[in-house]
Amino acid sequence: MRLDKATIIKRLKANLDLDVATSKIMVVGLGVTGVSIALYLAKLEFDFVVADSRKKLPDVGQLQEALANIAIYSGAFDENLFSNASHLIVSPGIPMTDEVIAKAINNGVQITGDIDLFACSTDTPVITITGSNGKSTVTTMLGEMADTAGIKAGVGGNLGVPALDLLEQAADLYVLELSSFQLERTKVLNATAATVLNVTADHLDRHANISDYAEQKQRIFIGDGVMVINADDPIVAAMQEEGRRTLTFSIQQKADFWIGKELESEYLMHGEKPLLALSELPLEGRHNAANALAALALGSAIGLDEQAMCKALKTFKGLSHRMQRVAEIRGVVWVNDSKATNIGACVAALQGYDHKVILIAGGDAKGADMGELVPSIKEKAKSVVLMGKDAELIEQALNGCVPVYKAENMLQAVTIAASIAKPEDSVLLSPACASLDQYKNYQDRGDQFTAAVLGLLDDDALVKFPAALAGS
Ligand code: UMA
Ligand code: ADP
Repeated sequence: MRLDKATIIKRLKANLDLDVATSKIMVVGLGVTGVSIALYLAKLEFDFVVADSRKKLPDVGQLQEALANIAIYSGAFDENLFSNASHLIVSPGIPMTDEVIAKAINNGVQITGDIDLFACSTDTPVITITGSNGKSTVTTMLGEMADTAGIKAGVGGNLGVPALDLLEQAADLYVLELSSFQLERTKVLNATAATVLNVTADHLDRHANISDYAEQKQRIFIGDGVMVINADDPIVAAMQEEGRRTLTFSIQQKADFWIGKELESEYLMHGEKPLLALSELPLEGRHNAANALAALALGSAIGLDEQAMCKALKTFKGLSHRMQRVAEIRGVVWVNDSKATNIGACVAALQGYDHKVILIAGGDAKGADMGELVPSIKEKAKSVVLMGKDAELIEQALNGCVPVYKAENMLQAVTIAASIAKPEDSVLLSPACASLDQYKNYQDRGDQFTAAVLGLLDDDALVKFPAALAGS
């Protein structure tokens, strides 16, 4: 729940130098975050203007109605306008390296984001989750754990509902998924418990290199809350701070939350105490055991009941487009992992199999080195169907180590996979790339995969789209 208006205004001044009487505020971006910021500032009676670089703005009907007197600038950012502001409150989709933003920073304009506004507006406990992969899964797990424990949690952030919108509802706890884009402009968030689940290459089209990306993720630990650390990830393990309360989790070694063996069965453990048999976790893949351990550690950091947390894990169905079984057709299992938008997620998916699969991959590599995919593909893929903008990059990296087929679209990719798959094979869509070069988003890509797979149920489909499509 948010604090009273006067306290929030005081805190915004003290922490972010935002003064209701004198600050010249520009809200930058009019996606869901920008709209949430604008509506929030209006409620607090701040003066501000809004800018979005898109010529055609997203649907802001609600905003226009609510803020009839607010100036909205659309189209290319105006250097003078930006440099005359005292504060820019910038949406996550806009890079700090944007020329006009960078100039404004140089001219002394202060930058902040919605997460800092949120942090100044509540004293309710907050759990924050970042990492290259597993954020949405762990955030949702925690929401369900809190629910099972009878605690009302507001769950959102990068997951979908902007953090400031969560303040509208009464809550005993907030669980926020945070991206590196949100964290890079966050200065005052002091979460009750926070984690970086893992760091593998991602968003290298936005961050200068992996160290810069990791540094932005590390900002989630600003403050003095409990640090939840993945002991198996050297980049994360190096983020530990002496003197801070820390809980570790690991799927490879003993830790505060880890996987131990009792009478030949594996258990999720808290120290010496078995919590839940691994076989009772409905989600497949070792990476999901890591996610469950991270969620248990975060929940335990704020005193959630362990039994309730385990109960929630036992019924956790997982999210769509993450290792989701679509169908078994003529003995072939089809799996939609469209949310694998980076190499780490694809590697985790492949490593979860004890047999070789047919992999469908490709899309926008976002500047990542596709060479890092090769060892797992060599080990776990019998052939690869490639599509999208950076298919060539993957093909070059593979250098003929497995058979490669090329597809122009999802229907063709599925048709090729169907023509080479034999009973007992698995076909895995785990692209290791973003989807935006060919699809609206990863959901659209996953939906097109599912539709194409279900289309195979019509026997004619295989005849209509013959096997010998552009194999190389
Ligand atoms: N844009 C412009 N000009 C502008 C403003 C935005 O071109 O002036 C473009 C951006 O480059 C981007 C798009 O518009 O392509 C949306 O950007 P935004 O900042 O307006 O996005 P929002 O609609 O506010 O959604 C954001 C997050 N989006 C991004 O970080 C790109 C959503 O995460 C998040 O759910 C939402 O806030 C609520 O917190 C999405 C995402 O893709 C799901 N996140 C990335 C990821 O998970 O990998 C980080
Ligand atoms: P995020 O919100 O960080 O993108 P998701 O939970 O949506 O994470 O999962 C994204 C992708 O990463 C999916 O392909 C999923 O199977 C994979 N994944 C989930 N957890 C992990 C993990 N701990 N390590 C590696 N990959 C993971």
